[in-house]
Amino acid sequence: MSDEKEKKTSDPSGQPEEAQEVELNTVWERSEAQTPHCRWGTEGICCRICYMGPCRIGPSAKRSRGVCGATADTIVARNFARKIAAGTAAHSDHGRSVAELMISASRGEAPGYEIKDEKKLMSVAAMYGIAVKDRKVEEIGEDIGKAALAEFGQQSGEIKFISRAPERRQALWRKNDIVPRGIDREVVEMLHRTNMGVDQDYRNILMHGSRVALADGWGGSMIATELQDILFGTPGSMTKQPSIGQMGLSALSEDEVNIVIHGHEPLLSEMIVTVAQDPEMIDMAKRAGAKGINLTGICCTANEVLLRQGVGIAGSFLQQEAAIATGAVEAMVVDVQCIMASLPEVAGCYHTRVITTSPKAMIPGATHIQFDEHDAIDSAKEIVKMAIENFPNRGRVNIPDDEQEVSAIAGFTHEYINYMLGGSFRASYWPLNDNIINGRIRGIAGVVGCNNPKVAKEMVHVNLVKELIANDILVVQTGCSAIACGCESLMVPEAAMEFAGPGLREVCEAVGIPPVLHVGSCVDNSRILIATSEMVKVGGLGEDLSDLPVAGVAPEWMSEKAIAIGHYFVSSGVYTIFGVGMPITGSEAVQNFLYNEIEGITGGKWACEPDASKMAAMIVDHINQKRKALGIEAGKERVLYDMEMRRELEVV
Ligand code: SF4
Ligand code: MSK
Repeated sequence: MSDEKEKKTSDPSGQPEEAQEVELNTVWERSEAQTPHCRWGTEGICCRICYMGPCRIGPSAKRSRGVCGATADTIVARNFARKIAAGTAAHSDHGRSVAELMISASRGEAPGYEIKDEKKLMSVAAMYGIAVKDRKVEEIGEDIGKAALAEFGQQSGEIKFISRAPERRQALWRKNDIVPRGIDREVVEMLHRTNMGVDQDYRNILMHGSRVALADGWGGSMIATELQDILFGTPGSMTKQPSIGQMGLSALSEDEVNIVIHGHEPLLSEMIVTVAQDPEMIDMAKRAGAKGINLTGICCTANEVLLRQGVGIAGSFLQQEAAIATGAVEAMVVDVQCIMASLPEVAGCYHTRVITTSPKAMIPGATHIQFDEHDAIDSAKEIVKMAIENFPNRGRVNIPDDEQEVSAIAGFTHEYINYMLGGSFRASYWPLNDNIINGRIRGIAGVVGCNNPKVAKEMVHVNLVKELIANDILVVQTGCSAIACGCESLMVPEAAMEFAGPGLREVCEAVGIPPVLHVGSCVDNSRILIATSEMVKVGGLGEDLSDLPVAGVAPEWMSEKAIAIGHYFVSSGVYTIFGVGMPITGSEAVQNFLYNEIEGITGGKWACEPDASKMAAMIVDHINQKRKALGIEAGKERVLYDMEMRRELEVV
């Protein structure tokens, strides 16, 4: 194994040697081949919006404007805003699919799906103003689906879930005219505004960016989360306990049929989970020579089924090719988003069938079995059978050995946190607020987002989170960041003993929780908005989200969806730091607006810092400032990681 090809992920089971022996062209090699990356793209000053260009803004006066006269400020803002629109479109289209399924399931037109969480059904019905008295749950469900679907095409008024934010926040959004009118409307308007020759004012573009991003966090993403909870169950709230699942490539099985589900929408994968447990299917797998069927996941589909079903996670975004390279995967079933186009090529070196399931996301070389919600069980059966039939084609299997099995506890939703802190009869956020006020917990950081091959080993996530919890900051996580830290054993109660500061440790021990809470998938960042709004409503920590001692971080982001999330955090009043870099360095004005000026408007602001320790320092400082403003600062020094502690962190 050459040095450059040493294991590159934080998963203790790492990258299989097989991937190195076959000399696969994986994300790591392709990333290297793309360096150095284009400077104009990196800085956000390349414009390809019309065909008078492409235009690249340069330092010379001659090149200070594009052919149409656009300045670097306009171009950088437009590019950034289009990322917000694209990210919002992706999350929201997911929400739309769930709303459509809710309608068909309620009408009895989607066999296998049913309303599982009636409590949430009732609370969402109340938000939409839907009558519930003397009505069947299916009738209410259909109305909720229709009401949610209508919000995509709504042209005026306000999207409904905005009303879940604190009053003061809603008033601030209204004052600045950034309350989303309808989800699709805001995305379309952004594409219009950023056309050649339309909105040339970077501030105006970026403030519409806020309106679009809010349509994601408080709209499309929240619809996806809430309606999925109604259909598939709210994680933790029905069983009164979170799920537990194995983490890392070692979640793959040597002697069972391995099916890996990957992507974001859990609509089909929920059915695959059911079908994979069918005794008939298990018998079939045994007849094919396997011991059974083992289901695992990658990316956010994995997070969804971990939270609700305890299905193990084979890896994060960066491990999708490595999973195939174990030679142990009979089928990788993908839906939408974060799926590498290279999968069929990598799978070609093994026996793995890559199966696409969405008409929106096909890949040349993959087998396509279209997911039809009206016939989901049959689609799921066809997929599981295909995987079973592929088992005898396995060649050499090389699942990296684990020193020890790593598990993660997941499913700390708003509802479960409420129950966990107060029980069924006294469910409340007060104990959390109280522990923040008394300083045992200094604040909360949402550490979320992707991983990125520009950052080796996913260690920015891990190092940052360890330093935050050492400083008594409770960490909540979603997406691939959650997977990275779950693989490092940070999502078990024992992690509090090993890594948390004394205050946070005391709370974790008393409640029996890990210091790092897995909240869900990327659309589940909406759960963080709901939880923080609840903290404001409970009292003692100010009157708005921007008063809370909280921060958001995406240490290794890569997707446009992450930019949309970052901007809805900022627009909701949250200080938000992105690692890796930000594609806005081509404009001083845009940087100044997003890093400073916007705070005066929304109460939140962006920051960029790739180094984990510096990020931690920025968050601790910010949380201390917020505590001071709330009058609850009890002067506490930041725990600085010395060289010895840092060296320990580097041992993967
Ligand atoms: Fe160039 Fe303006 Fe066209 Fe962009 S919109 S490519 S800056 S001419
Ligand atoms: S999957 S968007 S790489 S978090 Fe949600 Fe992971 Fe980022 Fe995709």
